Amino acid sequence: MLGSEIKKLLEDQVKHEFHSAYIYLGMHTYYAGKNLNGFANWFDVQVKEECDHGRLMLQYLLNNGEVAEFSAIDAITSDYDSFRAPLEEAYKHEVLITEKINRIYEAAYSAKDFRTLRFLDWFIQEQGEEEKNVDDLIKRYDLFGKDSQGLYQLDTELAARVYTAPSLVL
Ligand code: OFO
Repeated sequence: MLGSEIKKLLEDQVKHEFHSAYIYLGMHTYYAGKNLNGFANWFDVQVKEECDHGRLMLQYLLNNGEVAEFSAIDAITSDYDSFRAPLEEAYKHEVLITEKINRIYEAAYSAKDFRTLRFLDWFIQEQGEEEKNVDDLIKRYDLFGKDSQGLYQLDTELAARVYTAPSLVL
């Protein structure tokens, strides 16, 4: 059985993960509208991964006898000022999500909820990868994306990103 604080934090995190998916769907749509289909694909893969994260949280709650309540997800945008802007926003967003995961970890640690700590270990590691992936993309955009030929090459490269199911199975 989960403590009420942990349950609430995990429920909130379900919302944050699906909100992340929604944000990335907006970014996917922005790039698709600019015919940058590789960038659009990169964010499409993000959308699928975020849905996985939300579903893993839900399943963990269910596995512990808890049926989550769903709260409203805020509106998002598909309108950005520049090709770089969604990348900056995505990085800031991942840093925020890392803070939220860390907050749940902290609460589970204080409550000596060792089961939840083990569950969250995967997310702690995943957040490291999420931040690095976007940071790498920003660096590559800054190196190669400033002229049309470089942007075309980078877009072609990003078109090759494929979705893989999460390594965590519940
Ligand atoms: Fe779910 O990792 Fe990004 O937000």
